[in-house]
Amino acid sequence: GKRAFIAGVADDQGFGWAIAKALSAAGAEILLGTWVPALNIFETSLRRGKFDESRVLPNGGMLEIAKVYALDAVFDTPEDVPEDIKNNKRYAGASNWTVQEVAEAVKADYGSIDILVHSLANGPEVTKPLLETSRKGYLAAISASTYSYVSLLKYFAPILNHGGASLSLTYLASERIIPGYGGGMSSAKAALESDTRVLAFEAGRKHGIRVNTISAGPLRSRAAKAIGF
Ligand code: ZID
Repeated sequence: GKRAFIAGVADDQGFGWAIAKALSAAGAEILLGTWVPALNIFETSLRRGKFDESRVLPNGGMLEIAKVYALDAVFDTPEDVPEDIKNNKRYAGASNWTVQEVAEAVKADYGSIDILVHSLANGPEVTKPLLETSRKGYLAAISASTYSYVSLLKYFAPILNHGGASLSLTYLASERIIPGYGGGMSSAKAALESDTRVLAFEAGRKHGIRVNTISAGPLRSRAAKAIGF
């Protein structure tokens, strides 16, 4: 069977969860990467059976999650983590959650993976038009929504088996004007799509893996509700 690592699952409402179910139904082993501040409530909810109804697969089986890794994809290595995050109580319970450390942990636990999924985005100023967006908000959107994918691929490519696949989720606002998708999120998705082409070229040659992005339709996930979509 195949093994998949899916970054960006913290409840049963988003694309990451649905992708986990589809891959599990197809026989894959599922590893998740969950944003550190959301980890506690996600693991508690899982343990208490809050997601049991949505864990049911079309074939009648249940989604089994082999392991949940704490992850914050805006930090690549421990050296990149600033003091205020280190001392933040929402990060205190978890460790080894930078991209490099998570890739190392997955390697130590499982050796390799076949599928890497990036299902995460964050744009702190998404409700502001681009014209009103601060430099800080714009760069934060690009960091969390786009460079996070470059970083994941950089650290996971060496443990992705030859012939493996990696995937992210994008949105049409990259190429058409969609009011309400602000804060640099349209820019982040445009960069993600361009990076997908370049990464497919580079990682295809270097690691023999495929790199794709899917332009998603609307889903009332937590992230979508936050922007009133
Ligand atoms: P989600 O809230 O389920 O997933 C986002 C996840 O990212 C959450 O679990 C967060 O905890 C996690 N996260 C945030 N920051 C970090 C971080 N630094 N490190 C680790 N994890 C982090 O929402 P989702 O399923 O909507 O989002 C998954 C992907 O789908 C994102 O790339 C979205 O941009 C993308 N996407 C979603 C939609 C949608 O409708 N939900 C659309 C297109 C793309 C879309 O916006 N018409 C109108 C709107 C849209 C499509 C059509």
